[in-house]
Amino acid sequence: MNARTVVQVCPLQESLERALEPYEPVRLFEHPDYLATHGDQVVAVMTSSRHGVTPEQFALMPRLGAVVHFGVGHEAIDLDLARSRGVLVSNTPDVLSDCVADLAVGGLIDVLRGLSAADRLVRSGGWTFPLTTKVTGRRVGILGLGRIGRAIARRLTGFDMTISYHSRHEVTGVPYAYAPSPLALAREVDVLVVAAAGGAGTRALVSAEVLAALGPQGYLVNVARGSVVDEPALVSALVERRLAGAALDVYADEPTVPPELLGLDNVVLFPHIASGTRETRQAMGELALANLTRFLTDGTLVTPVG
Ligand code: 8YV
Repeated sequence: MNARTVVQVCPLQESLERALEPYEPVRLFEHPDYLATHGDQVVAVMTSSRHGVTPEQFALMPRLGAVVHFGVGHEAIDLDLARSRGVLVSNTPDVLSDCVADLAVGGLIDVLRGLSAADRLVRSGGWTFPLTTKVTGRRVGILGLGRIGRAIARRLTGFDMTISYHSRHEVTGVPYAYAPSPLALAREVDVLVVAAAGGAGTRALVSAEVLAALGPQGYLVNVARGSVVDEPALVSALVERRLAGAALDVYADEPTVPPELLGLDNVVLFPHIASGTRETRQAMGELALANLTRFLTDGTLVTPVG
């Protein structure tokens, strides 16, 4: 252990773990008492997905300068608390937008055309499949027109879809109509695609009312965070067919998937794999490493948050 210690709160992908070896990171998940005894030596923390830094951990690391997060969604880290302690935070934006957008489009086509259900039918010896819903030309609403939302919109334009969106702020210079609220957006589309950041500001933005506005012919695609959707309301809308279908990559309490969804053929379920390609995960690892290296070299970050 050196006097400029890097700690790692959770296991990271193998290539990143290998690249981190020269820094001899302390693996907090294997040494849970480390911060209580040596927290004053820690200058940087590596985090990922829902494994962030708790207020108690912040308090045990008075010299902490940076939280380097593997992933774009950083709701596991309290940015206000980090800022108040002078701690910089980085994430891995851009490099995963294409893959997340690809998966959103894949999920959308899957749930409208019943691809996964058709595959299950053929494997079980069946052949006759019910008619499904046309994809081309649908009206799609994107909730959260950030980098990922825009990548999704660009792809859907190729399917002659009418794209509208809702974001915290109207985005200038995009050819998509702005809806003033999630409810207004849901009222005017066939498919609602959730691409908003997670965290307190977006909790249950897709409420029971929004789902009702989407209606029995409407579909939901979520590649953002489970917390953005009122999950119990979504489950009952799907079970009672008050919503036509959903494609979900994220859930409120991962890895728990609401058991009611498992038997529904109008629901496509993925295990949070939107960024999970070799190319993207490699790029995310390289960007996380670049942030750590830059911080340890000159105290700045390549892709700071905020
Ligand atoms: C995960 C993601 O981080 O980037 C995000 O916000 O949700 C994903 O890319 C990834 O699965 C790493 O755990």
